[in-house]
Amino acid sequence: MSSNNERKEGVAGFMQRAKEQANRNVEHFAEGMAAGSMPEGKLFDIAQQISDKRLGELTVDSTTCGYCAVGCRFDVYTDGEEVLATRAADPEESPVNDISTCVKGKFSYNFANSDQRLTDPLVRDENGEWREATWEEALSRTVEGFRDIIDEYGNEAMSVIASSKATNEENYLMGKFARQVLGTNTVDNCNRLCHSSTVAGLAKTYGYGAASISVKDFEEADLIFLTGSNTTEAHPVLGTRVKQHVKEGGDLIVFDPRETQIAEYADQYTSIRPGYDTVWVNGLTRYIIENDLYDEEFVAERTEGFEEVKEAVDEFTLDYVEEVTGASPEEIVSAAEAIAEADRTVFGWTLGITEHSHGTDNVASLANLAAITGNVGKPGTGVSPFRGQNNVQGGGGDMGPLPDNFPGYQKVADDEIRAKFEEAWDCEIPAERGYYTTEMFNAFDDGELRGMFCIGENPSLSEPGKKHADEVLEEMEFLVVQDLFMNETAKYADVVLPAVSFLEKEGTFANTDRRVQKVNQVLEKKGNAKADWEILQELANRMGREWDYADTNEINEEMRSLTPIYGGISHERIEEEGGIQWPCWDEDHPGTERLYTEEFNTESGKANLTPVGYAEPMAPQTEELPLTLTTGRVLYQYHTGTMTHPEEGIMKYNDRDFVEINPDTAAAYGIENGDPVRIESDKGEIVVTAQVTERIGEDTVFAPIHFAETAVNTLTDSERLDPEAKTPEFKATAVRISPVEGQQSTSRPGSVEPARGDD
Ligand SMILES: Nc1nc2c(c(=O)[nH]1)N[C@H]1C(S)=C(S)[C@@H](COP(=O)(O)OP(=O)(O)OC[C@H]3O[C@@H](n4cnc5c(=O)[nH]c(N)nc54)[C@H](O)[C@@H]3O)O[C@H]1N2
Ligand SMILES: Nc1nc2c(c(=O)[nH]1)N[C@H]1C(S)=C(S)[C@@H](COP(=O)(O)OP(=O)(O)OC[C@H]3O[C@@H](n4cnc5c(=O)[nH]c(N)nc54)[C@H](O)[C@@H]3O)O[C@H]1N2
Ligand code: SF4
Ligand SMILES: [Mo]
Repeated sequence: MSSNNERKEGVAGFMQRAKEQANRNVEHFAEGMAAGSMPEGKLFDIAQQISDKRLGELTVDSTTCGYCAVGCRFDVYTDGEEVLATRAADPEESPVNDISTCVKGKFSYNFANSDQRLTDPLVRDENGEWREATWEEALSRTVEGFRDIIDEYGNEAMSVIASSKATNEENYLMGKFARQVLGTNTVDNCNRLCHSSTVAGLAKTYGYGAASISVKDFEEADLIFLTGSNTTEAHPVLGTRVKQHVKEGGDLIVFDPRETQIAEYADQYTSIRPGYDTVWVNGLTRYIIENDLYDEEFVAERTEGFEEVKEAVDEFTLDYVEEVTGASPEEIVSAAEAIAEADRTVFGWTLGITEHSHGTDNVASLANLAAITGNVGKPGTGVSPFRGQNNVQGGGGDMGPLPDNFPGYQKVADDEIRAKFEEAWDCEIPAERGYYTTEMFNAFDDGELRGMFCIGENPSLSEPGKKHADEVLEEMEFLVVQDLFMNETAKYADVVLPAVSFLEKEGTFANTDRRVQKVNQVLEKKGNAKADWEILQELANRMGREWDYADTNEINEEMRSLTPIYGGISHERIEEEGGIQWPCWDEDHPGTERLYTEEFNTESGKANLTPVGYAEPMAPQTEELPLTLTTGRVLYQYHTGTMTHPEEGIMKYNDRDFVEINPDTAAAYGIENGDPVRIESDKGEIVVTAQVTERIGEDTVFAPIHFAETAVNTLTDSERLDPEAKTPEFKATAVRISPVEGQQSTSRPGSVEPARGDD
């Protein structure tokens, strides 16, 4: 934390902090960078660049990473104009990452100064072509467009996508803007595409839709049980923690359709078919109950619904599990016995569990397993869905830019709660929830929605069913995009408003273990771009409201006065004490490292064990489409690429999407490593480069999501959604593959080997 508690915002604050550099020890910086990051020879030649600078020219300040939700903190070294690199400096200030950061957090900052950055607002001229505009014109056009939609079709024809890249304070305002200024509950964010099934599954079983533990619990666990998480690539620094646990003698079990790098460290890796997770999880639970390996005392005292679960899992015999999922009886038995023998198990999962048409059931089945084995509420035990975007926990959830929740998961449907917000925000709020993001895209088809304000998200590439998403964006009557870049979605907009990145603003992010940490401005704002909160304030005022926030601290003060779980989390306290984990009810409350130590957050205080049955993908394999495609990430790239494609060093290692194919499957189709391969689903086709690897099972293929030219969501479907959480089925689509005749083979597949997160 900075020693300076009275942080100024804007240029004054930036200059003030620049002066603090003298207190920092930068002497061994360049050497440290080289030693800490070069051994694999995979990274760029930045150390030299830094050592060429006179150290006196460097400015340093601490902030929180803006890529993933691990929430690493580090010092940022700048020369006033660009970020040269970052370095985790003081473990006390970086409780999550200690001294580690991954390649993105360390080096991926060219985006901030990329010449592709939006520096001025854009509007369309009379021919529909883009031209730069003043803020005055762009904001007026925006307000006019929103008003036209509302006047013609009513408030509920508007929709807002909020940004989990932005700060808590900004997301609080995005929710407030939707309800108070536009008059609609239709506001949602990327959590819908990601962990909303975790939130739904955990909310109904345990009470809070969040991780129950802290990163510290990984150290205290005897066994870490991971499924559906490519930890070293998607949450690299957590991956390092898991590897450390193994090095210190801890056990690790991994269930995944791909033998990810973390699986190489596991005592047991079990390969499963994608899309049938309730089957093997119920199989484990059944074996544990049948053989009296569960925690009878915990079940009796702290849970309800055990008998119903016992009955529901009865059909999931070892043979049945093997037939459906490919996991052998020996593997289920050994995993069940390992969980039973360990005193303390942490269950970790990510999108391999959630992004299914039955993601909520998958999560509930894991919550049942953890509770039945007594692995909740004690040190070294609990559930940890590693969250995705840097601030999806805080901005995407806690701050309530959600169709059914206000900040702090207070329900829109609750009359008393709604009255509280109606009074605080001086507006009327509909009692009925709005549309979830995935529903929004379908509601435009029916004319229920007409306009959209899309902040810091790129649905043209990230929504399921690209063709459908593009048609909806194209036909929308009015679309405003607020982003750092002219992303694929912005191309359909009427007005584009230039925002600044986390490097150029102040506020807070909440990480995957509910830890609210400070984000500090380390660069001047690019061109005439503004922070999201500043833009929202100007729009609200033009639409007749009187917002008067001088800085993000004032927004935070208003937010926490309305949000009990954030009650005691002030900027001042975070500056002094470091990150604070919610619930934190008041200024004297220390925050909560571990949930459910005494009781669950349910009406009875007990865990609601929830019976879950058989589930399969909505698009299971057929004779014509005999393989299952699962999609995801690689270490070097971030989502739709706006922040990582400007990085030459990264593009050297990964410049295209690819498809992982098992060698036997590849041979059967006459495909060799590096060949162009056509993947077809019932929705469309793409051509990507083959990466032939033992890492993946014979009837599964995997493709990443990072390049527009080969957009993998061309193959997915906007209608295949989880019935409760409405999360898309990104992780299991029936496809066929074929070699592409007449196209030259490329010698280098997109990513040659599994990347090591802590390189
Ligand atoms: N480098 C990088 N890091 C990121 C991101 C990024 O874009 N790039 N994005 C961030 C975001 S927003 C998120 S949400 C996280 C996502 O983090 P992850 O969920 O770890 O990332 P994915 O690559 O989607 O990996 C999903 C894992 O699930 C497995 N899987 C696939 N299908 C199934 C199935 O049916 N069952 C099971 N049990 N497993 C399955 C895959 O093999 C893979 O190991 O990453 C965050 N971190
Ligand atoms: N097939 C398939 N599809 C998927 C997934 C998958 O696994 N498979 N994963 C899904 C998941 S988990 C997620 S989270 C989504 C991610 O999908 P998106 O959120 O759409 O992807 P990003 O590329 O992260 O887009 C974020 C945008 O915010 C902008 N931005 C960054 N910082 C700021 C800021 O401070 N303010 C503003 N206004 N803009 C900013 C960036 O330039 C970028 O355009 O993709 C989903 N889609
Ligand atoms: S692990 Fe996540 S939070 Fe940490 S440096 Fe890497 S991208 Fe940033
Ligand atoms: Mo995500």
